[in-house]
Amino acid sequence: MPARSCDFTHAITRRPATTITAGLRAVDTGTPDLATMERHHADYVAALRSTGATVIELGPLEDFPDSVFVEDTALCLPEGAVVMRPGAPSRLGEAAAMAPHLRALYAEVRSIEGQDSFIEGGDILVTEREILVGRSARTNAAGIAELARLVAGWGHRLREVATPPGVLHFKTDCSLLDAETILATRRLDASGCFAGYRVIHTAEGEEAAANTIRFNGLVLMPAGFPRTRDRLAAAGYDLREIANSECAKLDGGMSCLSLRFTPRPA
Ligand code: CIR
Repeated sequence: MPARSCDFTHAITRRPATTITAGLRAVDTGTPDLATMERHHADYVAALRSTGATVIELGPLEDFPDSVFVEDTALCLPEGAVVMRPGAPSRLGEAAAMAPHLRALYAEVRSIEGQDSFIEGGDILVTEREILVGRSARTNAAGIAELARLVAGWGHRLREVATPPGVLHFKTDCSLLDAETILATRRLDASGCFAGYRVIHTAEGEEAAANTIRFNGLVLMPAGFPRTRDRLAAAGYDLREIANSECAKLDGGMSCLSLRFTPRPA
């Protein structure tokens, strides 16, 4: 049976802007190279398309250095989309720029509007049974409460959890592998937030492999994490390794680079 949390007809991506060199980063490990990032991005888009999905590739937004990381701008559910209010001031305008593209695909598009509400898509993990939202430096209680009200009308249950201190987003440390299974770092799983799920841990020292995506039949994972790759392969997942060296310099991974969804016909 198709799982709504893993099976998608559509994805939206945005090509990196030349201003990507000014993208936000927790620790400076070097300037990302645009041409290399563009190559990696093209591989990522090709992998999504190879599953048969429609991938809408938006053009670069030069005014927003981090705009390649489209996941943070919206939550896309079958019933409708919710435009986020990113907690990073330099990223607020990215959400507004995404809204018209969502309106073209969805009958219903809602928005986080409270001036004190902040929430980024990277803190939201949609599973088959619930929506987990990690409170973080980018996502606050007011943003989570507002999202809970907006999605309750669509029949979705939201559970607030904690993004570990010093970790950018909840999904920096976890991802959904199938309707029942989560890939997570040990430090996040130790919080107990995945009770009731099957959890596969990233290998020690490979915590950056936690941000993967299940997209239709594939699991896209960042290249360079052989022990975690072997664990996922042994568990039977069909893997695609995507080079991610340039996005990693800006704390970005597989989930950040797309919005993934199946809009329900109005
Ligand atoms: C930022 O700090 O906002 C970007 N440099 C990285 C965003 C990554 N997005 C994500 O994990 N969903």
